[in-house]
Amino acid sequence: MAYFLGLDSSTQSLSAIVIDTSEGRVVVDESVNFGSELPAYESPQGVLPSQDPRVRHSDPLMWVEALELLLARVRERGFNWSKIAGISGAGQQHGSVFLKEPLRDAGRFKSSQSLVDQVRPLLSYPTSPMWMDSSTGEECKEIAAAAGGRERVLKISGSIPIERFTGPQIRKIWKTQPVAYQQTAEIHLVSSFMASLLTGTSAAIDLGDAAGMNLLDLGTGRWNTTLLDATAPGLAAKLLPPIASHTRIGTIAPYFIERYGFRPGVPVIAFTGDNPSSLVGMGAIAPGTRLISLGTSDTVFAAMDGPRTDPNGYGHVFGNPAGGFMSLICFTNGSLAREEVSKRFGFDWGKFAAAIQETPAANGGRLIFPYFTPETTPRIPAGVDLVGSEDFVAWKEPKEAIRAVVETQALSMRRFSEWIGHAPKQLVLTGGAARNPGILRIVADVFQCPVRTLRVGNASALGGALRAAQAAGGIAWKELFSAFVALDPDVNVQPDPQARAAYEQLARVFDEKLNARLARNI
Ligand code: XUL
Repeated sequence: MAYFLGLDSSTQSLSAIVIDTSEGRVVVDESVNFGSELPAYESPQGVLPSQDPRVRHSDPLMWVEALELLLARVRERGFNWSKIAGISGAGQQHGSVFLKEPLRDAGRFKSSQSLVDQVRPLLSYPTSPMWMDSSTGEECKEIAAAAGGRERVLKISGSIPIERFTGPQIRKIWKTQPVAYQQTAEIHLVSSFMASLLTGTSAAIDLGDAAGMNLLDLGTGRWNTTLLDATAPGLAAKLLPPIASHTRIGTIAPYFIERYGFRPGVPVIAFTGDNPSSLVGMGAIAPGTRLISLGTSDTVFAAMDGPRTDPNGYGHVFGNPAGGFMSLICFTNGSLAREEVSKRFGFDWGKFAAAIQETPAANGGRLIFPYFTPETTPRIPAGVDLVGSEDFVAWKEPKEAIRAVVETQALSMRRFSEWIGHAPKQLVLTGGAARNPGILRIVADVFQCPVRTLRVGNASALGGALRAAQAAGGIAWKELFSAFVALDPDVNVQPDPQARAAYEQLARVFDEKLNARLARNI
């Protein structure tokens, strides 16, 4: 059998990719959009509404229901799930799911009842704090103080205490929901939660995603006692020991065999975070290629050749699912900002590539800061208006405003990824916005570096399928990458050397303006 399934439970959708390794083909590429297809969860962008702009939670039952919908849809379209020989996947990073009891019996989910109805009573807290949450500033300070300072947390875990990371979120639940915390037997990430559903038994968190919790000792690959103690009492007992990303965690649960026709005994490989999974899906497990994912958040990441942390505290070190580490910088206002500016100016993204040709590089030195929701890089708390209304009144032409926000995002990615070291020779882009040639042009010119994209768009789900094929099918990475991770031959955007000077100048404007606004506001 040569079919492997990769799932990606991301912020706005759940996706599945199935690869056929004997033919080198992607045979299923399907998604369920939470907002449009599961409106009952009232989460148009995958996130529950909240009065407090810092609080961002999702309903984990929405992910469970999406899984059922996705599996049923793919089967209705004619795919036979019994062909699958291995499964892995990924989840949005940092989000946590709180369970009242560990899952020990693979047969506990009965196929006569929906999974949602069987998971609901297992939740000790009904919602999942997710990566867009920025409400744990106090908890970050407390953890830093108890653990011996931010630098110490950075040294141990690869990141200073970060609001969206799971440790500070767990501490907030312990402080504000003590009964729920006390009733919690097991805490999962989105990745290990989804994996647990598939096997029917509690899945451990893999080293790739575990590094996004402010709890892991990167050196030993174990939970760090100082960080656990600084976070919440009794936390060690609520976490399974972290595991290597290629670990086989179990086999598909009877529920999925009976409901969807999976073959008994199909191995499930540990799930990981969506960014570590994209590293695999982009064939970049060895250092050398700088990757940019343009999604709800924008991320810049790369496999690392040695331990290095961001001295400014914005960047992170996560586990590379193929072994070793990866660097990552997350910009919360990715497509969120692009959509907001196009909404305000009534601009159609489809016309953006043409608009680029009608507007000059660097827009005459003007910028639009993309910080419409609290930002992690640079750190901008809720209530601080760094966008600046003056930025908006000055724009007469929608296409100029759109160019400005994309240019500002690219400059920000350039500035805040400098700590990764050595200038990239090539940038590989993925995500919805990477389909827009206008955006690719700006990124190439701002970085003065060639930009390529991949043939298969959903790098995170593809990464899941490739990890399943490697770990469950014993197929070498090299073989998998040469079959599935081809650069798109039609996209090779060379930087325009004439734009260099304009962007060097704009980079200085960006730095000065950002520094001044940060100093004034924070
Ligand atoms: C990474 C991060 C986001 C989420 C999005 O640190 O917070 O990229 O993983 O799913």
